[in-house]
Amino acid sequence: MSTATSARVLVTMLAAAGVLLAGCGSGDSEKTPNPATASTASGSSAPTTDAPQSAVTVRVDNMAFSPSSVTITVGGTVTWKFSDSAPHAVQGIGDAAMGLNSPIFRDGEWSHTFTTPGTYRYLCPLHPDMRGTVTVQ
Ligand SMILES: [Cu+2]
Repeated sequence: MSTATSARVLVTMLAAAGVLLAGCGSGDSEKTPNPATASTASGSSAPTTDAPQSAVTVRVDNMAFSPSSVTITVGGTVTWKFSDSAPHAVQGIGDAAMGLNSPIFRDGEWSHTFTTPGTYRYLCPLHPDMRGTVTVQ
């Protein structure tokens, strides 16, 4: 009769799992009506989160650009704020980013305005592993 007991335990476990799954399922079913309301909500809130900004700040510290990838509007400005124990600079990679060339900073900030759409890659000439990308659209 021990097999019957273990079968009963198994059934109990399955039932418990079923409750858990049902719990998750109800969470999903609550999301289902949301797309309708989310689409109307995104019409007003999306521009602040998804649309590219006209001004973006990139921090230069801890031997890294952060965020390493930013997106701005055409005519937008990126400001790099340098604050690290090591000196850094911003230097464009490739033809598209030729004009991107900052002085070397340990503390300070430097801005560049991007008037042409495109993807601009850059690095720190002192630490070539430090890289970043500016997308202008
Ligand atoms: Cu550097």
